[in-house]
Amino acid sequence: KEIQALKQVRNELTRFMVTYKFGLDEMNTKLNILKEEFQYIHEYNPIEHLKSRIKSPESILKKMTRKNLEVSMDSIKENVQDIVGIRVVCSFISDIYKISDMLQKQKDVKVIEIKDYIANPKPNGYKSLHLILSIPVFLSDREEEVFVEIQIRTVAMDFWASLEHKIYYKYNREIPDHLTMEITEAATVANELDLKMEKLNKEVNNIKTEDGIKDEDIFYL
Ligand code: 0O2
Repeated sequence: KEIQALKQVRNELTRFMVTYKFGLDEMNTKLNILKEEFQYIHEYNPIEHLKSRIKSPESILKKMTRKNLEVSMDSIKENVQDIVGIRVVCSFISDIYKISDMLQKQKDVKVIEIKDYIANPKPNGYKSLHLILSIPVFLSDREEEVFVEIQIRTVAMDFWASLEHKIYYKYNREIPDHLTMEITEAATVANELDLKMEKLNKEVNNIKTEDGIKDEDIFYL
């Protein structure tokens, strides 16, 4: 009887994770379409690269325990909104909002939550635009709504976040004070670089437009 129950949990969990993977595949397709279409029409690519990840069952359980929540499929579904996630890395800050708007406008996409850590960075300097979106997945016998977390950031923000993440885990989440200060300073430098690049990009754009070159002919920096 126990083995039977375990088998049922295993089957349920597998089905559950597979459904999320389908949601991730759908969202990746949406982003790849935007990327290719943009390249085709505007001859520039707002997306530098995309990276997807599926949370491991261990991390899902850790998150549930950390939040003091009962572990059941329904509760996981409701409370862990980042089971699947995609990181979208763009060249310029303005590209981040372009991609975000284009995704939000799609009619099968529901916006669940937006966290704008670019307008309101975290105290350590972390910047990114986080969207929790939900999309329908059509299965053989039913339709399921799946949450997907999208983190959109620039190359500079991504560079900073990946190093900060490494340091955070190296020091087991307790970073010495002097390093914390330096990490926050580095975030300011990364932000200055982003602003400079945005300004340069606009300038180059304007020059080319004044020369009579159509928008479609512009290659971004
Ligand atoms: P991983 O390994 O990247 O998946 P939540 O706990 O998600 O319900 P929270 O904390 O409000 O609530 O979520 P938030 O702020 O939207 O952040 C979730 C994710 O953003 C993290 O996922 C990181 O990927 C990234 N992130 C947030 N803050 C920081 C930061 O200070 N530094 C870095 N490097 N990344 C950050 P996970 O699950 O923590 O990790």
